[in-house]
Amino acid sequence: MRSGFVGIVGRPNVGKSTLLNSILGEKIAITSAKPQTTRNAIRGIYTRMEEDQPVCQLVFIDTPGIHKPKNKLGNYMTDTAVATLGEVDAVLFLVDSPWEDNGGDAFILEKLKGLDTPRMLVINKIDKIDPPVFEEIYKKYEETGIFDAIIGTSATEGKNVDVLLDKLCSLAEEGPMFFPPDMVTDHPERFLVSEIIREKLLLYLEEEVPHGVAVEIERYEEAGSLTRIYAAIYCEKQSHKGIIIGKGGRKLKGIGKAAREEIELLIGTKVYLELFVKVKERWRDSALAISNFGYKKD
Ligand SMILES: Nc1nc2c(ncn2[C@@H]2O[C@H](COP(=O)(O)OP(=O)(O)OP(=O)(O)O)[C@@H](O)[C@H]2O)c(=O)[nH]1
Ligand SMILES: [Mg+2]
Repeated sequence: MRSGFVGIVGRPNVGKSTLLNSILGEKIAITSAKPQTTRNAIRGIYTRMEEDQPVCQLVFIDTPGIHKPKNKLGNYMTDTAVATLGEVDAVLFLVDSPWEDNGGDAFILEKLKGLDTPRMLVINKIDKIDPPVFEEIYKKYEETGIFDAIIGTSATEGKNVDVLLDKLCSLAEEGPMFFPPDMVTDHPERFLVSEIIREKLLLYLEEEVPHGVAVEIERYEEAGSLTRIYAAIYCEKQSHKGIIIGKGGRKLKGIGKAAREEIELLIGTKVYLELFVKVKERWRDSALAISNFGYKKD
């Protein structure tokens, strides 16, 4: 039995969370077309079975995109990603575009150079990268000499994800099963629910508004085939509150409906979801507020 922890790192929006979901064949991590979607380290467990025997277990840690932070929440996000590098047995570094000197990738590469764990470069989004561009990315990173393997994937199309898993299982060392074989994540349902709501906020809102929201589950009542969930959406400004609620409450209603449908699939009961919007000015710069919203080491 082989096992190990694998960190997934990279700049925002390169497809880290989409790749995690593709590996698991289930949606654990929220994704969006907007950068800085993931805020915590998200754990997903992949167990390979052969003849009903687990032979390889990889615990993936999807991390927030590494970026230049503009507030304390951003510091927390980037620190979480960088700290993960030192806590895992192997690292997947995801990129989706050519290297830029002095850019975010160069910063991450410097961090990777200091590690002695296996590192793999994953060039994601090959479904939309032209072959010459792929070559350019490949060559540039190959020259660094620090990667044990370089592989192109499409997380949305599931392309080469099996090859990636084969490679990781072959790199993994003998080790114990960390989690039961049928477990895909150890995050509590409540957390996944709050993330689904945040994903819909990212989908329905533009620019700064969704980046300034936090979701807090205030009540979670399971009553047989119905689950009642009351969640507060915190935003940073009164004007943002108006935008989130929308004319006649329409925006919030749409967000609630989309979130409820997905939560029902996740937990397998009917869901009554009540959302309300609160303002907590500049919470992203308050150490206490970000910790209260769960952006802290667990
Ligand atoms: N065409 C294409 N799009 C992809 C692929 N993988 C991810 N995407 C898209 O890229 C966007 C960002 O995906 P995420 O998985 O949220 O990216 P992330 O790296 O987790 O982003 P952060 O959490 O913000 O750091 C989404 O719109 C995805 O659908 C891919 O293989 N091909
Ligand atoms: Mg993400």
